[in-house]
Amino acid sequence: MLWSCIAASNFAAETLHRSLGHGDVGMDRFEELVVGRFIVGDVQGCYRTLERLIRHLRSAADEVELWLAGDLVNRGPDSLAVLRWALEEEVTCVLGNHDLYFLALVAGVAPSKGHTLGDLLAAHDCADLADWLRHQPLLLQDESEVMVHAGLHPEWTLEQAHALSRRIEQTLQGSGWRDFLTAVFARSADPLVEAVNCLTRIRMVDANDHPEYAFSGAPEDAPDGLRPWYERSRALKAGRTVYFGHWAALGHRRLPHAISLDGGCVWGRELVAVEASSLEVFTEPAAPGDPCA
Ligand SMILES: [Mn+2]
Repeated sequence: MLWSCIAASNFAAETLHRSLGHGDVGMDRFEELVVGRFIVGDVQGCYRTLERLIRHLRSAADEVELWLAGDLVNRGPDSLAVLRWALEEEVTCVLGNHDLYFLALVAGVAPSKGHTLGDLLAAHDCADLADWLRHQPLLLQDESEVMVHAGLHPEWTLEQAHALSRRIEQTLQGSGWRDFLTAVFARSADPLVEAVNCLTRIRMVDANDHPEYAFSGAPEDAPDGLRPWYERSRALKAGRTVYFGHWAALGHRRLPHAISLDGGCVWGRELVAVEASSLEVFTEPAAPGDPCA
């Protein structure tokens, strides 16, 4: 097998097993069905690796529910296949900065340079794929998990982050979506633009808790005065686990109240999935041809 798997043997039997009745009424035979919610880091057009990861997850659970932490497209070779699969499967995901960049290219409001989205932009179903993507959220949450692409502004409570995300989603899904993306890519000083930047691009904050977007290295290598957003976030004290991607140099880490998921697949490392009940980690090395460098 090409995939590697960390601690797959103890697959959260107690929390994931669900008894289901099978067969005719009156048969007292039950089978155990293992249900897993797997939260997956940045795919970035690495469709071959994604297929292998899903095969890997299906061998660990009978029912695989996928949540993708954004940046489904760009940099990798097959964004078109990833988006066709995501639409077909109606996969659960949040939007990342590269997803918004693709939408801005469709809208004609961002410069077209240095991307690998040519096949996708030229595809006959590009408009349908973009339309589906445009209707995906920026933040998802249930009783125990929160998923965003990059992170949360330190000052936001979870409720505020949720409310801002809903406003952005309404704007993106409305008739003014092109104008909004124009403002996003012009870095306009607008509260919703600042919020979308934060949700999709934040890594570090300065001493005043303002996002600092230029640094993308590992937090240990950051200049003095910068700290990772997750060390300052009010929302992380709310008791749920916040899952996020976007930060390849951070990689996968289990942090206090947060789990990072970008294993740098498109840079030749691995695609990461974490099962939400057991916190079991599944990794898939980048398949040949998927890394961009
Ligand atoms: Mn990103």
